[in-house]
Amino acid sequence: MERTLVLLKPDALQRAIAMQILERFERRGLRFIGLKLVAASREQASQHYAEHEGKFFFDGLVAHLQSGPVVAVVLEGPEAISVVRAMVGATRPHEAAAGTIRGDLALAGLRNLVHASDSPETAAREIAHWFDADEVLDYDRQLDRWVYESD
Ligand code: FUP
Repeated sequence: MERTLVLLKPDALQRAIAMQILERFERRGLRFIGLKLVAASREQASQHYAEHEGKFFFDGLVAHLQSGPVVAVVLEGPEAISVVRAMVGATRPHEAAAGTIRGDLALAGLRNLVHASDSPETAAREIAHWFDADEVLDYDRQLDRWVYESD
C-alpha cells in the first residue's frame, strides 16, 4: 500500500475542473485520506519546489502555486505513486498523452493543473510538508475488497 501527495494547482480551481480531476482518482479506486484547500505561502510553495531552486522556471513555478488556492490531497492505494503519475501524464501539457489528466484537460506551458509525488521518499516528504499528522485519516472502505485483493 502506498500514499502519494497530489496538489490541484490554482489553474484547476480557477477553471472549475477541480472536482472532475478528483473524481478521476476516486473512480480509479484510490482512497482519499487527506483533503483540504490551502493558500500556499511563498515559503511553503518554494520549499515544495526546492529541487528546482535556481532553475530559470523556478520563480514562475512558485508564483503560479501562490496565484490562488490549491487543493492538497493524500491518496492511498496499491502502487498509488506510479498509478497517479501515469494518470497525471507528462509534465508539459502539449506532450501529455490523451487519456491523462494533463492530456485531456491542459494545453500548454506551466498550466499543467496537477502535481503528484514521483517516489516514496518524495511522497513522504511532501505529505509531511502539506499535512499535519492528524489531518491524514486511516479508515476502511468496504468496497476496497472489490478494488484489490488484500493478500
Ligand atoms: P512534474 O513532476 O510532472 O510536475 O514535473 P517536475 O517536477 O519536473 O516539474 C515541476 C514543474 O516545473 C512543472 F509543473 C512545470 C515546471 N517545469 C518547467 O516549467 N520547465 C521545465 O523544464 C521543467 C519543469
